Amino acid sequence: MKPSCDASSAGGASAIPRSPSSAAGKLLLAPSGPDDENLLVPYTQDWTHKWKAPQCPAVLQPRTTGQVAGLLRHCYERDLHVVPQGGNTGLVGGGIPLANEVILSLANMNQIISFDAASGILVCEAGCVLEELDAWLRPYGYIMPLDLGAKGSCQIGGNVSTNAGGLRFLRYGSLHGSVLGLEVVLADGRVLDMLSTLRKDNTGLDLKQIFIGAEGTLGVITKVSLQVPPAPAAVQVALVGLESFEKVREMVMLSKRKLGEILSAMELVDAAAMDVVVGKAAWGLRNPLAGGSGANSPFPFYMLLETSGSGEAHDREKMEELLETALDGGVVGDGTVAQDLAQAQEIWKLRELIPVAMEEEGRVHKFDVSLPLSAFYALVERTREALEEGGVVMGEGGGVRVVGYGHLGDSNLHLNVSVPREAPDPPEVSRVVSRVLPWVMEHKGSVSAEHGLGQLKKAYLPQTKSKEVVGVMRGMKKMLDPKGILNPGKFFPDDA
Ligand code: FAD
Ligand code: 2HG
Ligand code: ZN
Repeated sequence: MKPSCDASSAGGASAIPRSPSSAAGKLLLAPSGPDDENLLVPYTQDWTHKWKAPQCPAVLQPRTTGQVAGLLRHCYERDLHVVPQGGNTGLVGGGIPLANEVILSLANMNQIISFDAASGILVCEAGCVLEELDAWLRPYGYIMPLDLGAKGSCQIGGNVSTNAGGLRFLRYGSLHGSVLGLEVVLADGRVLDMLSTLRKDNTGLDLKQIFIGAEGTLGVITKVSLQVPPAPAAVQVALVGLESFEKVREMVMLSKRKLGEILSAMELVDAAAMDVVVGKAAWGLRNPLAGGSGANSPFPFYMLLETSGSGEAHDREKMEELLETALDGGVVGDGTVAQDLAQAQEIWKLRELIPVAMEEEGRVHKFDVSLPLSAFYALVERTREALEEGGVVMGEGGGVRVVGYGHLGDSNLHLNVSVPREAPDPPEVSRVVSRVLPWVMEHKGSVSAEHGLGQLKKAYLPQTKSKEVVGVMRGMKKMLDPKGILNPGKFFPDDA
């Protein structure tokens, strides 16, 4: 059974990375002449063009677990290094080779194995694309428990390997909870069958958990068993404008209190981020709180609120009551509730397309951090001020742009700093961006809330975890992959 795909979703802009499909179906991709030169490009460099394999002899595209096991055994015996790859949408360079590793793509392992419509338990191969799984489940009255802007390309195996968070983490929680079982092939080709379909199973260690978020360093995930939630019967989406971050914090508390268990997303978009998205004239997006058209944002902050519940009238009433209370109490300056699906999707696009819009602005320094709400937006303000004080040219038209947005309900901020693509960073920009993560650590945040460590942040592992903890992690790597053939040079710092 192959999942059928009806990929019409909020994030459907063509600029969002899509799976490389032209070469799908072949077991081995290896350039054999000048005509094949571009064959490997969708695999050897990432969507942001930040990570590029200096060399890659081949992309392996197995169709079965047996083939994955055979390929890994072969590589293990010959000390060949391997990079597992899903949809290649990762943002920390985890899926791109560093030297001459071969890529092991899961793209051809995209079959649904079973689905129990009574319990909502789905078992599928690791290469299933997230959006296709979601579309496949909807006729049965279920959805995937995670959603992210890269859904049209990222694969469930990649999602599990990065422990992806996304837009509805607030409601459905971490993959550490939704994943019931995994099938994993170890570096030497041994297959670990941990593909449980049970919600409760306290027999022995819950070994699958160590592969969730291991970024392809401990084994290759070939199958996934998941508890998926019922599709909500009623979804409400609202956008509110706020005058200060203090008001944003008040609105977080009010929304939680008023919406309770039906709250399913609470996202932040600052004015600079709103302007970048609305400023992409070709996309035809409009800030519904801006009155007329144009790129100027009347509020410094916006919050997207979503409820997912079972009673349309009841949920709508709750959302409208929240907005009324927030407006009357001066917490929000303005607000709108989407009247239909099309309007809801338009509001979601304003949020989901921010990374895509920023990519068009230039080369982007991305920071994906967790911070207590008390320090949350101070990081963006501080970054902007430091750049301005350093005399850096800011704003549209070739300047440096600083935007803040993210999963407010999970205290997960995305700070993006775009610089003109053609030139190297001015020294002042380098200085300011190098201070961001140390500041996050000083404020007891996490330097990687949801994107992982990959190449980009591996140096931070010993700075954020104790020597003993990193030692145990290294010990696990050594035990499962003694020759270090899986995803070398990622996740673990070179010198620890
Ligand atoms: P890849 O990029 O191919 O690989 C990621 C890592 O997992 C690599 O280390 C790779 O080696 C490993 N890996 C992949 N598949 C396997 C496997 N089967 N077995 C073992 N290891 C494997 N992330 C979020 O958390 N939240 C978001 O909201 C979010 N939004 C995004 C929006 C956009 C526009 C983009 C471009 C990215 C976004 N991301 C987000 C980041 C990215 O989409 C996620 O990290 C995603 O889970 C990666 O899945 P993938 O299949 O593309 O994996
Ligand atoms: C999102 O939430 C993603 O949109 C991407 O995690 C964030 O590009 C980024 O910085
Ligand atoms: Zn995110």
